Amino acid sequence: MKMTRRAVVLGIPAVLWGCSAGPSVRQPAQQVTFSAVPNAGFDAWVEGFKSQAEAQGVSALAVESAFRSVGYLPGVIEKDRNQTEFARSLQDYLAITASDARIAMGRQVLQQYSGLFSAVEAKYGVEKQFVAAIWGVESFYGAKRGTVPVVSALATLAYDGRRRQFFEGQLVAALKILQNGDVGVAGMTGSWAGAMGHTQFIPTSYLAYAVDFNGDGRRDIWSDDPEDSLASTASYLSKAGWRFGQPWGVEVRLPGVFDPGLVGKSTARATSDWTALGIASADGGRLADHGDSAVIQPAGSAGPAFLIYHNFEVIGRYNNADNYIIGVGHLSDRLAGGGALQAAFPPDANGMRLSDRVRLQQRLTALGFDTGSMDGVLGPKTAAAISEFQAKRGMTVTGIATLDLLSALT
Ligand SMILES: [Ca+2]
Repeated sequence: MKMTRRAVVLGIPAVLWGCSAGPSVRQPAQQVTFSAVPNAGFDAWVEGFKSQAEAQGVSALAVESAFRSVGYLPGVIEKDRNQTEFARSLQDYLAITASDARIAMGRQVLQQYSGLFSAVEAKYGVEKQFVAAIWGVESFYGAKRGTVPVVSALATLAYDGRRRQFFEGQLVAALKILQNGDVGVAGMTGSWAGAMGHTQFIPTSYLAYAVDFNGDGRRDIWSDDPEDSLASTASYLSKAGWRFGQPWGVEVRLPGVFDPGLVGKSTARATSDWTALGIASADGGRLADHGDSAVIQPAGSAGPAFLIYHNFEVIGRYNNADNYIIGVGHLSDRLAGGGALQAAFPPDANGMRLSDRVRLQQRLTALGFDTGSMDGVLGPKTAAAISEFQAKRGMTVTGIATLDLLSALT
């Protein structure tokens, strides 16, 4: 959910993007509520903003209608302030985005909506597994589209001022959507940051890319029916330059000796060049040629290596965090029948591998402590469970998962 300045990669110009739900796929343990509270400063700001919105082409009637029930949402500010706490390692991020449950559900919806996915793929030239993967990562295939009133959320963020210009722009765009009549103000719900619908469009991207695929006269990304949302997502990727048939990236095996200066997005080479330098596919075979690519090692030299292609950048238009792009890309591979990554990830700062972290959560859970999940991703609930265990055993309370703690749990 952070704004990211994209690097110049593979010759594609820089744009600013942000605010998709991508990198924060898991909610923090503490519940944040989104009830409005009275705020005189906010009310005064809204009054002032109305004329600004009208100056940008929103009718007075639409402005009044949109702001009739607007309220200041302190929960939104709480989320905005705390988002950096939830930065995840790539390994953790993949454990969440390409979880067994998300893969299984993705394969199920690809069957359930096979006609829709095929029609969208045919019209926009974007393979169905990528559209499905974005749907899965953004809202767990529509299950978590967000229930926060978007006008109030965006007004609260604009009033707060940390990123005023950005959120004022989003708020004006939201008012234009309401004015167009695609949705009513009560139905315009989304994430705390104003990302809406099955694939979490922010209002400006909605205005630019959303389509009415089912032909009912409305571009409806908010309803249970995913038709317009999935077509809008493909429309977005298509307009961002998607190349049909090209992977986002492929896992590769680097030779024993490889110049670290060649690792990085800014060094794009032809497949034949990489082959000559000793790069092989992850299973040791010859690289397939999908066009120019760059080598990345997002978890460092002890983790997996990938060749990334133009389409990596296209997914980045949706959300430019590398974890997000790799998460969507890997999930799409899994939905298309591909396997898990072949390379291991290095242990974390406490020497724990993912399998150690899973075992730690399993043992704490078996002893009656609530770790929140048992996927090896250590969030606030696992930290609290560790602290509780340590306190009960008379140990120093740290809340930190270590190999010593794992031994103590055995
Ligand atoms: Ca429609």
